[in-house]
Amino acid sequence: MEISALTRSVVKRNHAVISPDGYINSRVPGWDNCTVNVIINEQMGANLCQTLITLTDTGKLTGKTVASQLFFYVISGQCTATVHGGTQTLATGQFVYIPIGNEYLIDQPDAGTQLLTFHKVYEKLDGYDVPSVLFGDAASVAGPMYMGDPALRLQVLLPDDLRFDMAVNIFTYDPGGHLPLVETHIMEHGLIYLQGQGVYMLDKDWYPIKKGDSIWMAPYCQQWFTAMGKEPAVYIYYKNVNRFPTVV
Ligand code: UGY
Ligand code: MN
Repeated sequence: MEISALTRSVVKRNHAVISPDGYINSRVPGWDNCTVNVIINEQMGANLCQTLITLTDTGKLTGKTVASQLFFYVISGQCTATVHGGTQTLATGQFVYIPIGNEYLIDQPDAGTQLLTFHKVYEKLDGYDVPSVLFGDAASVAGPMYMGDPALRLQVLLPDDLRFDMAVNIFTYDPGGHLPLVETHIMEHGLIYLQGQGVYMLDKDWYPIKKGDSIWMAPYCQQWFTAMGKEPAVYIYYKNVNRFPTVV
């Protein structure tokens, strides 16, 4: 039997590893007949919010984006999304980006459908419009190799466009594939593993990581990962991008 006093989760000043064994559900107004786990948010010191929602067959999410834009990604299952008058079915691997100022409805889920959300306060850029609603499918996004290494593939789900101040990417590592350098950068990350396992180095601490785990990396948290095991390791991650880096 597992000892219930043990967990791989850690919450530190500039990073966190959250494994599902520590989840306690939150009740979120407007998000009904579902369980919600708030994995990353500003209480931690983060500038983003990341949640995991598991819907029952009567699950229904309603709301309106105000200051924050909202990205929904279907980790497993299927549901319907209605935003700005447009309705689409979202199956596994599909997503919808909801800019500020839009009402949304997610309903008609298959029981057990799991949705990932990323939320970021939108920073408008003078001279550029707020982006439009965007439906997409990771399966139709190319995955070119990352930094010249065929063991690493990066899919960029949102347009590379200055209207957007956040990116959402899917990173795939073949077993043995690893980041070619220890990244040390101003951008922040939130992520969840969709598949596989490996070892993440965060601020010189080493963590075994597997499917279902989430990680928060604050700006300048040093980061490196290598995939282990028999199948590729895959995570979907948030990154803030495209805005002036300082108020100084
Ligand atoms: O885009 C990135 O910064 C990415 N390579 N970082 C990461 O996967 N930890
Ligand atoms: Mn990075």
